[in-house]
Amino acid sequence: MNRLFKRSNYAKYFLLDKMWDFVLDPDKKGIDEKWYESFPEKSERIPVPSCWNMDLGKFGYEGTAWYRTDFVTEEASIYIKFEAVANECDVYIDGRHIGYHYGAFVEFGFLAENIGAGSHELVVRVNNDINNIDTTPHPNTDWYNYGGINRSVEIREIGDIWISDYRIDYKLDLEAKKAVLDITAELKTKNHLCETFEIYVNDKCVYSKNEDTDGCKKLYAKGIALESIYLWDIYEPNLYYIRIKYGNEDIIDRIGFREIKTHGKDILLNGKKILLTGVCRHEEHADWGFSMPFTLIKRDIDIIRDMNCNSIRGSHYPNSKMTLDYLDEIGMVFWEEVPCWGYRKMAMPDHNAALNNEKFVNRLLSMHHEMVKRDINHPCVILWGLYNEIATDQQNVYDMSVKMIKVIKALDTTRLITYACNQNIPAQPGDICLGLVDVISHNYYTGWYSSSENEDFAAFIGRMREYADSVGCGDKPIIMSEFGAGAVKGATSFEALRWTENYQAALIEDAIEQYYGTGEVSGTFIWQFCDVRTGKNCQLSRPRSFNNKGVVDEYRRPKFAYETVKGLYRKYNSKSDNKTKIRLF
Ligand code: ADA
Repeated sequence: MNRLFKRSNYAKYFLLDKMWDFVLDPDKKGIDEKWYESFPEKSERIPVPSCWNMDLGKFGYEGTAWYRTDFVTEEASIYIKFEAVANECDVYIDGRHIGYHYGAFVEFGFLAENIGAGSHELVVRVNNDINNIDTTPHPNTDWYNYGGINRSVEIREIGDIWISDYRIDYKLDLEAKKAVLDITAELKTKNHLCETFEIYVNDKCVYSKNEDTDGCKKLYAKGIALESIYLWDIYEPNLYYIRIKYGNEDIIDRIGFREIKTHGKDILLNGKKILLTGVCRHEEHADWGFSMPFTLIKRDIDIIRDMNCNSIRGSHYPNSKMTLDYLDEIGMVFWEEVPCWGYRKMAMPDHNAALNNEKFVNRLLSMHHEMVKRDINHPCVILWGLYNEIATDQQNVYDMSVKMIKVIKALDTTRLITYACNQNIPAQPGDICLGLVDVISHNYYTGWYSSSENEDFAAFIGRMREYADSVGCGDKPIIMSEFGAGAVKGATSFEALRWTENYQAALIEDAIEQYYGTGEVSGTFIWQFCDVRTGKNCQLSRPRSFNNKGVVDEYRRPKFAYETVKGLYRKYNSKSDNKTKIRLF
């Protein structure tokens, strides 16, 4: 997997990022014709990773496509990992089906045992059809439904010993700057072995014990006390490398010691109140779709940091692992969510067809599981987001939320849980799910979708508080998780006209000043960082077929709002003076 640090001293990994054979299958005959056994001769070549829509001539294609490549392994067994495939896929090695996966933005993998050393053929059927019943996203979603193997593919060769899974937990004593580590490793070995199980923290061995294994075994290294630790926070993002070793197998991961919790209406990072000065960011680019290379990801984040943000909402799906690694390194916090968007009457008249569908709900639950499992060790992640703007006034959504929270808490109880609501409180019936989560987050578009004379941002916070109080949630922090206005880059005017850069900048300024002016909000996430391509069904209401609410456009050219936000967030982000400034040379 692509990370920003070395993941092992011994393990043999290689990426399959290269040109693959590729063929579209608009009639869906590949399975019947067994293309996984004999791939069509008339194929093209396409880079992996990439979104096929970015390959000239395939922009609007939605449906099935097949990919083929080969690889050589020295070991008889391998673990193949896909960092993201949109939206579902079947994987075949040498004609044998080895797994199926649904969900576009999370990683998944399959163990292929005893395939033998040597050369192998890998075929992947990918499909990105969307419907109103059991897929997510659905056809009315406000982002483009790119298809393809859009993040890296990796092969891990499995030798005599394999650490197939692991878990790192810690208990923190903030005052004393002490931590106690608990580590679990799951081993698979070919033979009976007796080797040393060791844990290293930044290259220093902190635990060592001989352990017998025979086949599968869980090993535990509990109660490892660490003194005088340096905390991770937005000012000093101190990171620790944890190396888990058994015999000649090891895994390296990286953590940061920090505590995130709420206290009444505040969010506390390491015991201190933090205001989240943020933007919502789609990990998307007009020329790359969802397959953004790290150079561009880093540039996005640097631009966001230059705007005096200390946080990003990863709207509306898990981002690349490298994004999170970079946020860990520079000390920015992250809200991560799954792509469950707009299942409510306004965006989708038949939203209950999905919400009442068990297959759909189970898909979401697996996405939550996969997201938390993948990212549990990133200190930057402070909030898990359940979904965005769905019918949180309904009992079926309440029941689904309870299940989602159960899945998250089974893996992680150390982070805060929220969701982006838009029940236009105090509309009746109001939101019935607020009591389930730690932080109340609301999207609010007054001044854009409603009359421009109605920019009552501060009044809205008052109404929110009142409503929250009335449902027993008055002591929870409030985040404004979306607000903003569309501006077509280059459109300017002396008048306050919609779609101009001036209008957007003025609205954002008014909103931020009013929100923080109430002293009641714990954070603001502007909608949005950059303009993004919208979905096919939303294009009529979105000039250029883009959601134009970015403070930079789709090529990251700043609009007026960029400087406005930079100035405002300088006031509200306590870290802004510490950060690296963009310099003029
Ligand atoms: C919603 C949604 C965003 C975007 C926004 C808008 O709040 O969460 O994805 O569609 O509206 O621009 O209207």
